Amino acid sequence: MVEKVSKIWMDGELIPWDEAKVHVLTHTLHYGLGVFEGIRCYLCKDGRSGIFRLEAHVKRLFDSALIGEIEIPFSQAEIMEACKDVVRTNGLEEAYIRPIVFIGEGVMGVHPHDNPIRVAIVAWRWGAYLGEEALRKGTRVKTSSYTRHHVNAMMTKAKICGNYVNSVLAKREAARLGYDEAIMLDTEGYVAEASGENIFLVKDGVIKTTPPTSILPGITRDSVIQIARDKGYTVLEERFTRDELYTADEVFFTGTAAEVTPIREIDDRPVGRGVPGSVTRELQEAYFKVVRGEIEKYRHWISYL
Ligand code: PPE
Repeated sequence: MVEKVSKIWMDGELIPWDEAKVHVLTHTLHYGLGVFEGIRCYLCKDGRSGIFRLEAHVKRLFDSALIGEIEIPFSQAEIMEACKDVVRTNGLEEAYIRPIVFIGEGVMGVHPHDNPIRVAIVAWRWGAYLGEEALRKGTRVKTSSYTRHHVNAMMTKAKICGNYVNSVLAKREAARLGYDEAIMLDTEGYVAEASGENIFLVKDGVIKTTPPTSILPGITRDSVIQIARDKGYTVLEERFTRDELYTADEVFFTGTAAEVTPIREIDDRPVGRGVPGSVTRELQEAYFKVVRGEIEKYRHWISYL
């Protein structure tokens, strides 16, 4: 259960949590065209709270809206400020922030015509996405029976609500079979991404991640690529197959919610020696320092409250 806080930002105002409701004829509820973001705010080493890569997330929200032909009735600066406000108002030191832009009620039918565009921003405490133990020891995953979206069926670069039906199906299947997460292949059979994470592999010291074609181009993915390159690693953005995962030395997930989560087992096969590898641990440690403002070089990624 989401731990309730005091206020939710809705259409430009901070309102009580229990009043943030929508009508059942909300267009997005029926047809799935809405866009959202997931952003984390961390308590930094110096005692201040800071939102990690706020600008990049808000930019992606607007890009998603552009792809979905949704005109957000606020500016990017206003949404950024609202994200800060909602964390501040609720007295949260650390938070997961969920802005969502959706099409409200008015006409029914697939064409939303002039139905109002509504915006809500919620912040709540959210711990490790795949569990604390997964962060330390690694997670167990399965190749999904569900294929990730074809780039011309769903707009994969947009974080569109309806895109997540595929994620929910894959996640439930994986969970039912006793795994923590699902890895999905693209329509040509190459590795795409997980239900809510991007994926990386390490082989002979070289890091590889899927190219930004059929995946959501993750902001954590981008951060980790930059951190790894700055450390001198070669990072390739190229397609790979599931059997390359089986023979990789290390495999890990990235995502705002999942942060950097090592993968210790894929399809019942241990990854490497079955424990998080040294490159994964190095990047995970660096990532946690970066998000908490401990490394000067990346401090410009943090918007302090
Ligand atoms: N792929 C998918 C499908 C995805 O949902 C996410 C984020 C990513 C990649 C990584 O993107 P980024 O967060 O920018 O690094 N998934 C979000 C939603 C999780 C949820 O269950 O809700 C998240 O991590 O916030």
